[in-house]
Amino acid sequence: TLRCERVLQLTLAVIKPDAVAHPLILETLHQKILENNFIVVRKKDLWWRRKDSESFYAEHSGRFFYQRLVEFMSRQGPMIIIYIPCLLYSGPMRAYILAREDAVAHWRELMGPTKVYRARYTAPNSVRALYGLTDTRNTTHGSDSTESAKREIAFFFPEFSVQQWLDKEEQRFR
Ligand code: RTP
Ligand code: MG
Repeated sequence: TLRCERVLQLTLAVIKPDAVAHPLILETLHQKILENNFIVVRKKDLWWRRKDSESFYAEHSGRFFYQRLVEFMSRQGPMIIIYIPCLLYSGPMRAYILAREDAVAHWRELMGPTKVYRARYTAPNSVRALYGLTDTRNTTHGSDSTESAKREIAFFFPEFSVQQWLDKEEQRFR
């Protein structure tokens, strides 16, 4: 392990279409990121095509919620025709590369449990408890380990090198 990894860790955080569609919630989540001492390393707004969505959630293919999850996270046709978020419950999302000490665990703690009803009972102040609509439209995604963070960061930000970033941080500790 690099020394800086004990101090700084990277994670991928995604604000899902349900939260992006509500400007106040989007702004609140952005503020929450800053208030919780995350460094915003990269930030990007994007809208997946179906194939991106299918490939990102490949590990869940075959599960009962897979189709609706894939559809929720992507658009099916030309943007101009399909931009009717209130009918399709889909739309653009926002991805962040976040850094801080223990970033993966901290972001997941901020999000709360995947299932919104569970979040409301067990973590009432978490993002999903406060703003989640359903188990699919649950406001946010976060990497679940440093390995998935690396993979997911490469998926969203192919031009970004995690290793290079960590190496550069490492220089500062020398
Ligand atoms: P995430 O990947 O979004 O951080 O959530 P997670 O690790 O807590 O949950 P995971 O089990 O990996 O599920 C991935 C995403 O699938 C959607 N889902 N929908 N019953 C449902 O409709 C259902 N169950 C899971 C969620 O949006 C979850 O984020
Ligand atoms: Mg997951």
